[in-house]
Amino acid sequence: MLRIPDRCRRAAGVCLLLLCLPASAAERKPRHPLDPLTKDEITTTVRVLLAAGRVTDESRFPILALNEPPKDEVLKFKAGKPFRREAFAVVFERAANKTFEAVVDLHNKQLLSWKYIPDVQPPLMPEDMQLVDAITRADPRWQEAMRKRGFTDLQQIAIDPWPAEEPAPVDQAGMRLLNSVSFYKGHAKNYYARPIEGPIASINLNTKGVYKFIDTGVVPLQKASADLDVNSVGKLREAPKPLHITQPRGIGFEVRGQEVRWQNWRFRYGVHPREGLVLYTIGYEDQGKLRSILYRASLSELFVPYGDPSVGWSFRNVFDMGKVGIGWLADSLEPLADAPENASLFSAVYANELGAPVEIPRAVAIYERDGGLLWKHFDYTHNESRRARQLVVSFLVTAGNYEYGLNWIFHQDGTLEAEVLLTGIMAGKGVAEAKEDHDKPSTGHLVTPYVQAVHHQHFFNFRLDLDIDDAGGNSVVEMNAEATPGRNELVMKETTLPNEKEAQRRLNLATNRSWKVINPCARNAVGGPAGYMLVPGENAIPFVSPTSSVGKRAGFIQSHLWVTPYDPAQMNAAGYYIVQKQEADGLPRWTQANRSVENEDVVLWYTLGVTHIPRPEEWPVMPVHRAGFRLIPCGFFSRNPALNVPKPETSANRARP
Ligand SMILES: [Cu+2]
Repeated sequence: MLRIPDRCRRAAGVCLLLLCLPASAAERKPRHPLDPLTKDEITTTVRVLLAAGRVTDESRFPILALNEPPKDEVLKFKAGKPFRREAFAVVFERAANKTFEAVVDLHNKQLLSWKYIPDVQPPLMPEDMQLVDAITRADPRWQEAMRKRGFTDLQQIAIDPWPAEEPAPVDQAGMRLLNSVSFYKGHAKNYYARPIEGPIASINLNTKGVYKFIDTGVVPLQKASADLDVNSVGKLREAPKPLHITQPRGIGFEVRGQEVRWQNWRFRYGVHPREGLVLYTIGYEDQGKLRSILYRASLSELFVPYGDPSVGWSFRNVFDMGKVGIGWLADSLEPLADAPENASLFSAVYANELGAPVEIPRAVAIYERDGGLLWKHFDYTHNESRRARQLVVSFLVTAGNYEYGLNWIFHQDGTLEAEVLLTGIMAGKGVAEAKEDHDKPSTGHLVTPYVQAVHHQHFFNFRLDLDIDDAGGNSVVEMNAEATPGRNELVMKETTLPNEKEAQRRLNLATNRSWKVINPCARNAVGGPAGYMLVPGENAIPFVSPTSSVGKRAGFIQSHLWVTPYDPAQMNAAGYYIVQKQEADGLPRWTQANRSVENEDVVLWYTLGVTHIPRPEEWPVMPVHRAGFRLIPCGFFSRNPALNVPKPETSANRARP
């Protein structure tokens, strides 16, 4: 499930606690309160903690990131003026099994706070993943399990860490566990194609020993490898003729530090070690005035429950974001493949587990693309139509066998679209069958002889801090369409969601249910409140029982929509600390307070589910599956905001560059 990117191995291998930066790492200073930490700031943070006597060479930094300033400070910030700069670090002392949180003032190089956080385990780190491999290989029970299956050269076996059961059973409280699963690699690259079903070691990462070992029995091994490179997949089809994207007068957007301006949109972006790509202060310039729409938009949790209750699979319920963090798993995007030829590529900086800065080149792509037809009307004598352009901000991560992508797509009509991409290699289970019995209900489907891909769901929770025309005084309205009995009448009913409990909502196709955030004080030309509507796309109802322990722990998946009043401490749908946490946390706990969400600074939490029933066509690598939602203006503008888009340039009217 989780593999260490090479860059992390390199970083961990050569960087001692500090000072592994090449001289060329001198870089620009932050210019805005929300700019991610620079390399210098990461180094300063660790130096301050060392000087304060709080950390040693044995300390680890599962998280080290910008301590985002209070929202009102950010909103009042004027370019060129001084601003607060703080770092937030989670520090882990493995030998003592203790976790601390630190806040460092980067201007004054001072430790502002140091707090012991009892009864938690911080997110897993590359070092944890490496321990799993070494500890499993040294265990005689694992060696015997391999010999029993006829493997003599154990270097041809690959070992992958899989997060342990969540929530942890009571007898595992306080442990830091990862499970290991085995694959036959041989001389192939893609070992995920040949799972060795049966042996699973539970590794206690703090005591560095095998806590439990099971072997559920020998099953046949898929013999064929399934590498993905062009030399391994058989005869290649003829390549399509070249299709070039050229922008002879340059790119159509402007990047100033972390700020992007395109058409009438303005926003900032950053890469957070846990949340990955984050967008900030999204606004739209409307008749000379910059109007706020979203203060912050990010993924807040990603939960993937598998539907196989057998002993070797029942623990596979993964909180990919809270247990591991997706920021440091960012891929370096490959030009022409991961991003089109006209993309601008930007690096991201994060702190590795040793507290040393690491740069991921080409972590974020920003590019314009053709958006199809924008609008059209032909009145039998005269045609008016416009071509749409879109701006895409793109980010991809590799989490072991699976890849996830996130695209934020800005449209000229005021729409902001979120798109998740699912690709990579499905988790395969070794089974005895080479052919499927289609009459028998199953918890997975054969994707190749002796490999079954297990049914599962992916739940992405997005935290959307909408600020429609300023931060205070927004409300959330649910819209349900209804027919009047006995009449062909279609009525839209709007209901303001008053409090947190009544704002826990599920989709309803029968009423075309959607939600909008409005500012009752900002009125459009027809007297309605300015608003933005959340339009769902594909979604799912969870199959995990809400009363099961994991169902309670991942309680956020039970509602598609949650609304809370803004609280900067409430950032992650299942809570901040996930690993081995016993009790439910996050949205289900916070919303017990049942705070008012009417005329407040509201935060929307949208759960997007994908039910994945595997197909042979998704093997040995999945064609990208896309899902998402849109935020569309609903009364925010007084007419079609894309009316003023000029006609496309044709060869007849195109000016010479
Ligand atoms: Cu899937």
